[in-house]
This record gives sequence, C-alpha cells and structure tokens, in this order.
Amino acid sequence: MSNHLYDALFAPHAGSDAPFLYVSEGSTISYSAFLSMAAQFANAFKALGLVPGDRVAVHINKSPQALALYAGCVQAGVIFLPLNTAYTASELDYFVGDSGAALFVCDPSEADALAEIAREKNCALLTLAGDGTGTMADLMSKQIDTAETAHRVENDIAALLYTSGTTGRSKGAMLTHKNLSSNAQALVDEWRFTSGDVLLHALPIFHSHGLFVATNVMLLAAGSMIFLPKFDVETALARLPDATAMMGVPTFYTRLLDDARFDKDMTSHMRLFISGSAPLLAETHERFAERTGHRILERYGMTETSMNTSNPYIGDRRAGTVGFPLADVEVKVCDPVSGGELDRNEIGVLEVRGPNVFKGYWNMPEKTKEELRPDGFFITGDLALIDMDGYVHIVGRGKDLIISGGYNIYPKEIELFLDDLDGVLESAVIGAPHPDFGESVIAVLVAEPNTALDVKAIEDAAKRDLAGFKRPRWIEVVDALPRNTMGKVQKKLLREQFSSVFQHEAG
Ligand code: MCA
Ligand code: AMP
Repeated sequence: MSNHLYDALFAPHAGSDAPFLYVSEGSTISYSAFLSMAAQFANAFKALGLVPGDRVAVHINKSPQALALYAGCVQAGVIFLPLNTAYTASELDYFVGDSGAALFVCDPSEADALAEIAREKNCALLTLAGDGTGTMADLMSKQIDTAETAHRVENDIAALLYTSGTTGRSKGAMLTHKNLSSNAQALVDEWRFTSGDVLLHALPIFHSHGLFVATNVMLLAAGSMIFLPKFDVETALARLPDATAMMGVPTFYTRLLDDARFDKDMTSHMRLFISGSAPLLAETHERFAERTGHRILERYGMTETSMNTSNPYIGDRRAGTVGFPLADVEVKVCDPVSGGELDRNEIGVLEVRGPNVFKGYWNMPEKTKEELRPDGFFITGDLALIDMDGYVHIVGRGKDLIISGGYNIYPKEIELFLDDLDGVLESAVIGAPHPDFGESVIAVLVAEPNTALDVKAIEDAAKRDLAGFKRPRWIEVVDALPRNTMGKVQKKLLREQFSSVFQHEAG
C-alpha cells in the first residue's frame, strides 16, 4: 500500500545496514534496526486499537526510541503530536484535550501526575523513558518487526504541531505528508546533503527544527546523525570531529564561540553550519566567520510552513538575511492593512505559498481563515523586506512574540496566567535582549489597589504551571502600565525601559 511520507523517507532504507544514529554511548543504530523499531511501534499502535488519523501525543525525552515512535506513527498512518518536554501538567491538559488524542505517551516519571488527565480525556496512557524502557517499550517489544504500512496520500495529516498564538490559545498546525516530504526534498537539494554526511544533532525532536528540518533531511539523504540527548558545549566539542554538518539555534553558536577551544582547527573538516528558529545576529555571523572561516548558513521557517527561505549553499551567505525562497516556495512582502504586494526594500508582512504550507489549524476554521488566504498564501506575521538582490531580511515581528533560545513565547499566554493570580490587577509581558537566549521574558505587574504583591508566590506559581523557558526571568512591579490615548499598553516604552536588565547574564 502506498504511504506518501513513509515511502519517501523510510521505505528506501529497508534492509540497509548503513548507520543511521550514532548514540552517545558509542553504539550505532543502523537504518534497518531503526526501521524494525518503527514497525514494532506501528504494530503496537494497532494492538492498542488505533486507526489511521488517530492522534498520538508524546511527552518524552529524546532517544532513538522516541524517534522510532515518530517513524512508527508515519507507518501506521496515525498523527504524531510531539510536545515540549518542558510543558507542565496544566499545559499538557490542553494539548491532549484539544487534539482528542487516542494515546498519550509520557515519561515514566510523570505517569502518576498525568493519569488523571488521560482518564478525563478518555485516552490511553503509556510510558517511554529516555533509556528506551516503559510500558510502551514493553508493548512494542512483543510485536514483530515488520508491519503493514497504512495507506496515506499527500494531503493526509502526518503531524500536529502546536504553536502558541497571540490570543494565548495554542493552535495545532496540521502538517501533511506532502508538506513534510516536499520540504525535506527542497532542503536536501539546497544544502547538498548526501549519504556521506554526518549531522551533529543536538536539537530537541519535539519541534519542527530538530524533527523535520534535521531528521527528515538526513533520512532523505540517507546520511547519519550523531544523536545527542540535548545541546551542551562539552559534548558538542567532543563529537564535532566526527560530524560533517551541524544545525542549531543561535544560542548553540554563541555558546560555542564563548569557548576558546572552538576554532579553525576544530572546524576545518566541517562542510556546513546551519542556523535558524531565531535571528542570528550579524555580529555572531561575523565572529563565527573570523574564528572558524565558516559562514553560517541562515535559513527561515515556521512551524506552519517548515522552511521557507535559505541563504545559498554556493554564493554569498549574507549576515542578517535569511536568503532566497526555497524551490517551489513563493514569498512576497505585503502591506499589513491592504494586503497589497509591496516593492523591493519596502517593509511589510511576509506571506508565503508553496507545497510546504500547512493545511490549517486543527479544529480552528476561523483562525485558519484569518491566516491562510484563499489563494494559498500564508500570512506569517513576520515583518520583512526583500532587497534589490532578492535576499529576504526578517526585520521584526508584526505579532507580539518573544523567541528565547529558539523557543517561542507568546506574551498573551503569560499575561493571562499572571492576571489570574491573587493580587495582580494587570500585567504586561515583554522580551528584552539576553546575551545567551537572544531574548528573555520580563513581566511588568500592577497590583490590585491596597495590595502588596508577593513576588515569591508569583514565581512559585509560574514554576508550577509554566514551562521553564516561558517563566519571567525578571519581574517588575509598577504603579501603572504606560498606555496610549486609545488605552492600549505601550509595550515599546516598556521594552525601552527594561532593555538592559539581562545584559550581564551569561549562559
Ligand atoms: C532552557 N531554559 C530556557 C531555555 N531552555 N530558558 C529560556 N529559554 C530557553 N530556550 C531554562 C530551563 O527552564 C532551566 O531553567 C534552565 O534554562 C536550564 O535548563 P536546560 O534544559 O539545562 O537548558 P539548556 O540545556 O541550557 O537549554 C538551552 C537550549 C535549549 C540549548 C538553547 O533551549 C534548546 O535546545 N533550544 C532549541 C529550541 C528549538 O529547537 N527550537 C526550534 C523551534 P530553571 O533553571 O529556572 O529551571 S522550531 C522553529 O522555531 C521554526 C520552525 C524554525 O524556524 O526552526
Ligand atoms: P515557530 O512558531 O516555532 O515555528 O517559530 C517561527 C518564528 O521564528 C518565525 O515566524 C520567525 O519569527 C522566527 N524565525 C525562525 N527562523 C528565523 C530566522 N532565521 N530569523 C528570524 N526569525 C526567525
């Protein structure tokens, strides 16, 4: 039976003993061993009664098994829904409920805490630990290692990735088989990945960057990956000699540059360094080039679209730009009010169209209509210009968004949370430059009349309910928020006022 994504990424490796994953303990997982694990997971889903189109939510640590679970989902035709490992129980409650997941796979350490959510949502709960053990592992180990591949066509949904929104409610982006296969193909072609490549993979696999950009590209190219549980400088430096390419968020590169051992000698064998998910400062790009002789290749994408543009592999990689549209992707800069296309060098909202653009938001037809035009152009919310040479520059954000270490944080979500706390009259959440994370979160609070705010209690509540990367790293209590004549909070003024609070913080 044909299965668009499985046939493109996984089926070609059947019977291949070529290495796919080099894991930290020095062991190697071949393509055929990986495919066997995937098939066992696919059979396990069937044994649980799952059918194509069902959602499988996962909140598990990065491991080869976790990646094989993704492959098993594609093979079984069920929809993979990865969730940031930093999410707390109250955040997970929403995703499991909204997606109507039939199965929730979590780390064994949190099974008790999540049992109630699973029960309420009528969803099976199984576990998978980073070391490959757990009830899901037990079930899959009882399955045979070949599986029937579910029939799936281009327009079927392969994955549901939640992205936060300006309203504070996360939206599930429906990514189809074709979205993912076409983007992987465009990137393999653009970045010249081959079976000789070894990618240093230190990104999380619950987001588009580590899962689709990195993994799907390597699968399609038949390359291999040094598969690290997370990014840390020491391990990255130790494993770099065996790699040919690396992908990362800007924080990876600034942390490497902060280590004097990271130099020309250490990187001379490397073919390519790629950056994305957040703006790479031109200064970082130049510092990297001076130190190593490599020009980092910066690209630009979104959860809803996977990758849209990339600096050229051959040619001028320009600092502070995100390059040209990928093959089959159209981009235009539009007037935010009229929607009319603007001329070169004019700043407006970037819109993109192509086989990479998602199908819409899960169960949110109105939201989908607001952001996806009838002619197929997706309104990114990023402010951009296209220069006379055709390079796209992301110059700002039309949406109120903070990007910290490559993770997106929508201030509205944090404000809704803070406003609900005892003693808080209102709040404004802003981002300020941070030397390690690029940006970090500040909460400006106003207390209810005659109330003294207990900042420690606020920090504790944030610790309990918000993922760590979303927690305000600076809390300021003020008498009133600055407002314009229309009553709108002037975040620009707050950003100016608090612009240097993190300047002495390090990674
Ligand atoms: C961890 N912490 C953070 C972040 N990560 N705080 C702010 N921003 C972050 N990004 C906090 C934790 O809550 C904890 O706080 C403390 O830092 C230490 O946690 P740890 O996990 O040890 O941190 P780390 O290992 O230093 O992680 C930093 C990191 C990581 C390596 C930059 O965040 C990372 O791997 N980021 C990659 C994100 C990514 O893949 N984004 C792609 C999105 P406490 O001590 O208070 O508990 S996809 C996307 O954007 C699109 C599609 C695209 O274009 O790619
Ligand atoms: P996400 O919601 O995680 O998909 O994040 C997508 C957002 O990250 C985009 O809309 C941009 O604002 C930002 N982004 C991704 N790559 C880049 C880049 N190279 N430069 C600037 N912003 C980027």
